[in-house]
Amino acid sequence: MEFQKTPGWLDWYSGPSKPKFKLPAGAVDAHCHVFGPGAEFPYAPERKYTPCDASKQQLFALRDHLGFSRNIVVGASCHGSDNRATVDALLHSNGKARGVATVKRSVTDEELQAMHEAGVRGVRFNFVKRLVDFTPKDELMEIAGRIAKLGWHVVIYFEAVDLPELWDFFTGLPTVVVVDHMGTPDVKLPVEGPQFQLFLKFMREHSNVWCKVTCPERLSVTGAPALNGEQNAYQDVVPFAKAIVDEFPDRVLWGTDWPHPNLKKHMPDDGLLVDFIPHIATTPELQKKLLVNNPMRLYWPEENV
Ligand code: 0GY
Repeated sequence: MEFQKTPGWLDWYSGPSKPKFKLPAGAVDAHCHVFGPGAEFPYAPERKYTPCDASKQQLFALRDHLGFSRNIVVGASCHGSDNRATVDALLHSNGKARGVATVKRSVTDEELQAMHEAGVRGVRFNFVKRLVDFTPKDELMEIAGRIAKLGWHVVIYFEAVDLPELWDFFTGLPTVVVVDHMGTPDVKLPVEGPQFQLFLKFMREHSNVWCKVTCPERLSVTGAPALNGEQNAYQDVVPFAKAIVDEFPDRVLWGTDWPHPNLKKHMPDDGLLVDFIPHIATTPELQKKLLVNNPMRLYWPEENV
């Protein structure tokens, strides 16, 4: 099937620089996607955007170029609840990738078990209205109860303004809960302000909540290296991400978000994104937790890293 990508959508950056920051041995890119290719794994009819293809081979080449050892492949909304592209990437990764799926209530226990064997370890509940249609909370809670039995976790993606309304649902989830992109703070607001403080309270009061300190390129208003000089890259995001890493060093994850869906103004150089890491995790100890120990504990617990 032929797919035309959504107008205005930037292609992923095909010549990323080599990072200056040397990742610790065994580092995990804990948030990335594969898109299609559409001819092999068609995009879902209910999708809100059509991406450009981004294959498993291209993802694995980026992993090696940047110096990561493993990937966590998160099923993206353009594939709906069809997890074939994600599972195919896991099965062809030589054990170097695990994943997060999107499922509906109608998923069978056999399908969940097959995904588990392929390396899926979580489901994602997406509340971002521009990306997905509404799913009733009772359906999501039922799914959470079922996947909890497999030892999986729930990844939540939401807009910061919606946290108050979603709070009771989130805090009722029976699993580890991993928040995408720091709960998408408005970085024009102060770190000390009520929006971000509510997010910190959410993490403080619930020890099962983890956070991906990801997507400076999505959250930044001051901008990217090319606009702003590398030293200042995404500088407005630093205080938010650093506050989370400093306070919750054992519950943070980092990922590239390659191939960066839905970016229309700026497409990051993934090498420079890696160079952002030491600004938010400022010691070798914090970097090792963020990039190795935490993702390994969540996704490969049997390896006892
Ligand atoms: C991300 C962010 C986005 C998209 C998706 O599933 C998705 O389509 O996650 C976004 O547009 O903010 O995590 O890749």
